[in-house]
This record gives sequence, C-alpha cells and structure tokens, in this order.
Amino acid sequence: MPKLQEIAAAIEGGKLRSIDAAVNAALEAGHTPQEILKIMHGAITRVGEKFQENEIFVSEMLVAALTMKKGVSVLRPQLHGEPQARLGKFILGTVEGDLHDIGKNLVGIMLESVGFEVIDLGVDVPASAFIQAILEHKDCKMVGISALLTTTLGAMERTVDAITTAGLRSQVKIFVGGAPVTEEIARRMGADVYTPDAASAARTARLMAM
Ligand code: B1M
Repeated sequence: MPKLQEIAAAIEGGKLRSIDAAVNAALEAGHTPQEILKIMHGAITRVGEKFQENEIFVSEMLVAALTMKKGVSVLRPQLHGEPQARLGKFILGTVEGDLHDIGKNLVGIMLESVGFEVIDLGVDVPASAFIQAILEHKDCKMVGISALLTTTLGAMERTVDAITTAGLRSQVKIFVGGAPVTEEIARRMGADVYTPDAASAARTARLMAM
C-alpha cells in the first residue's frame, strides 16, 4: 500500500501501534509533513462522517483521534523548525464544554514554529481560566480560543464577554477558530481575528506581533 494511504488507513482503523512507523516511512519516502497532515485531516474527517452516519461509535472515533494525535507528535519536530524570531506569548485553549484538541494543538505547533511561546491551557477551559492566564502573563498580547462543537459557540462568546467584563479586552487580541466558527460569527461575538486553519492563525499572529 502506498505510504500515505497506510497513514490514512491507520487513523481510520485506529491502529495506534502502527501509526509511528507509517508516518516515519512516509517521511523517509520523501513526503512533506504538510502532505502527511493533509492525508491525516482527510482520514479524521471521514471518521467524523462515519460517526455522523452511525457507522461507528464514539469509542472508535476516540481511538482514531488518539492515533492521529500520535501521528502528529511524530511530525512535530518536522513542523517546528527553528523559529525566526521571539514573538512573545500566546495563550491558547479549547473552550469550556469542548474536549476536541487536535486542531488546537496544531495551532499551537504552528505558533511555536513562527516564534511564539504558547501557554496551552488544554481543553474544557472556563472563561475564568483564560482570565487568570491573562492576569498571570501581563506581557501576553494574544489569546486563542478553539471550538469544535456548535453547542460550545455560546461558551466561546461568553469567554470573549468575560474577558471584556474583567477589563482586559484592550490588553489582548482575541483569535477564534474551529470548524463551526466563521468570519461572521467571530465578528458578532466581538473577537479580533478569525482564521480557518492553523497555518493562517500562525501567519496572522506573526504579522500582528511584528
Ligand atoms: Co467529536 N464531533 N464529538 N470527537 N469529532 C465532531 C466535531 C463532529 C463534527 C463529528 C460529526 O458528527 N460529524 C461532531 C460535532 C457536530 C457539531 O457540533 N456540529 C462531534 C460530536 C457530536 C462529538 C460528541 C458530542 C459525540 C458524543 O459524545 N455523542 C463528543 C463531544 C465531546 C465534547 O467535546 N464535550 C465528541 C467527542 C469526540 C472525541 C473525544 C471522541 C474525539 C476528540 C478527541 C480529541 O480531540 N482529542 C472527536 C473527534 C476526533 C471528532 C472529529 C471526527 C475530528 C475532529 C478533529 O480532530 N479534526 C470531528 C469530525 C470532523 O471534524 N470532521 C468531530 C481534525 C483537526 C485537525 O481539525 O479540529 O477542525 P479541526 O482544526 C482545524 C480548524 O478547525 C482550525 O485549524 C485546524 C486545522 O488547521 N482550528 C483553528 C481549530 N481550532 C482553531 C483555533 C484557531 C484557529 C483555527 O484560533 C484560535
């Protein structure tokens, strides 16, 4: 089986044990980390579609996600490179009520690769934890909030509101993203920046920091 297809099959089949070898084999065969990420993205999207069609259970979606996370961790050093500059801190987290973190982690890797120090608050992050982090890192000028569920868009908006109510809105630029977020939704909730993917989030943050 061609190397890239092996990666897709490992993710779709939740083959945790073979993903490292499959990713390393694809790298050795000359595939770029970006090509591999694209294949991984297609595979996990198909997993989501199968879940939606009731063809697989949440447990199977979880193992596929763990497999993808392991594959991304093999790619991490390749995606990183040497940052060109020190661009300051970036607070990042998945919004309260939401446990999806693969996309958020990719945003973190890309931000680090362009020179940010990422303060990763993890998943299911309440507004109070974002506020606490901004207060702790007074030199941090950017905050990113990720959401993957349409049902957590409300919590995302409440997080933006809470940062404003805490009097911290002028201190930070707020980035939002994730599958259910659009430019229009981001504007309505009062965020500063919406980007559709991890690479554009890092590119935009870098331009704003320079
Ligand atoms: Co969930 N899940 N899930 N899930 N899951 C989705 C999101 C879903 C679309 C699947 C489906 O039905 N087709 C659906 C949401 C429907 C909706 O709300 N419209 C769904 C559901 C329903 C659920 C549960 C409710 C299922 C249940 O329990 N019945 C449950 C909710 C749990 C919770 O969060 N409270 C649930 C659970 C899970 C798992 C735990 C099993 C697992 C997550 C594991 C993990 O992340 N550690 C999981 C998975 C894996 C998925 C799918 C299959 C894949 C998500 C993913 O990692 N994509 C997903 C289906 C899909 O996406 N097609 C699905 C790959 C990742 C690279 O893409 O995260 O979109 P993404 O990130 C992109 C961009 O969005 C962007 O950059 C990334 C790419 O460069 N981006 C940002 C993301 N954050 C950003 C922030 C930015 C900027 C860009 O700035 C700050």
